[in-house]
Amino acid sequence: MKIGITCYPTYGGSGVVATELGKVLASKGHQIHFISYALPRRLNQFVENIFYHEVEMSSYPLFEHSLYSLALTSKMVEVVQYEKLDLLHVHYAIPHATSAFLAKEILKSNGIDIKIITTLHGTDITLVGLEPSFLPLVKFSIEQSDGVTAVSRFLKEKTITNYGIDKQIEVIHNFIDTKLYKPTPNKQFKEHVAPKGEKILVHTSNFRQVKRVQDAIRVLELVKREMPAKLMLIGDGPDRSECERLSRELNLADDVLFLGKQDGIEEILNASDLFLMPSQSESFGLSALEAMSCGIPVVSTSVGGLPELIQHNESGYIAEIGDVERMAKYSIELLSHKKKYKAFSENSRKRSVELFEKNIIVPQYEAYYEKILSQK
Ligand code: GMT
Repeated sequence: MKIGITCYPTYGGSGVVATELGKVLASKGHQIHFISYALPRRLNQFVENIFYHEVEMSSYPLFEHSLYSLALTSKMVEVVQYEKLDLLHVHYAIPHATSAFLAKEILKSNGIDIKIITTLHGTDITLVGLEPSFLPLVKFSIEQSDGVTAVSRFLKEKTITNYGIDKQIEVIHNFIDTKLYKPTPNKQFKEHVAPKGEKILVHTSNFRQVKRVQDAIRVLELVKREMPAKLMLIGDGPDRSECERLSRELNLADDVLFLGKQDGIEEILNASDLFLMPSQSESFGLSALEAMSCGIPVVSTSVGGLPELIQHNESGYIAEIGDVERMAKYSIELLSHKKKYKAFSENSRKRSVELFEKNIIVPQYEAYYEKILSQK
């Protein structure tokens, strides 16, 4: 198949899923054309069967605001036409599903029928898509897509109830390369971060409000009352300064390590003992899956699709949003009981391999492509 993929190219789960999907599909012989404003971060080396088309943005004094969605449409039209694509698969509804719809209409007027598949990832549905300035457009663009997938059952239900959409939505969970993300104890890094054998908590995110990173710091404060511990924070974003301020205020400046944006997350995860995900909203929680696949148990909130990923009291623990005391209690429970920790760690790995391995999930996308392409 010849597939066009559009996604946000920077850090962030939807871009990661789109890029990794493209890479696996390319390795299976499909021809993949990424269409975006920058090269996706995970596409940092030559991969056979993968092509990249950059959306050119002209600056014109009259255009006070960027016309990216329209430039993207034109690029989609061009690539579909000249590369003879079979379908366009767009990740994150805003504005990608709308640009794709427009491209489809333009192509139709040229006698070309291109199928559009939209994958819903999270805040495109649960947050920003609900804003009055976007809602009618998001609803329309989803309805006009030939196929729609959601990364969790939770997100599918939210889409149907929040937007009143009467459309078949296929749930295809996020996936992981369990050969890359695997338990490989990173002793050297661990000793560097925790020279006195402190327990290491870890959290990775884009430091947006919805991630509640401050709660992870408050959990550390409570865990430290019971055992020596450190917290590694990976990523960057709007809440980072506030998190740094809070660590100083709580006297934790030496125990909270801000590592910033990092590649090779699997090595850092393998130096950790426990992953914290205190999110206020999380449609799936790809970063929690990355930890689980390395055998690192997760303590999270009970929001969104997280209960589809983490089994409470088996592969991790789930608490209410903002219930820092409970998250700390669960963390202490796991970190102080070796046998229990080992069982949770093994269950986390097993669940990743058996349910979310890329070789299980990517064929679900391929089958869905076939289904949509066969529809008249
Ligand atoms: O919706 C977002 O916050 C952005 C998006 C991203 O690009 O990082 O994240 C979402 O998509 C990921 C991949 O499908 C999911 O694993 C995340 O749970 C989801 N984030 C939220 O729902 C907050």
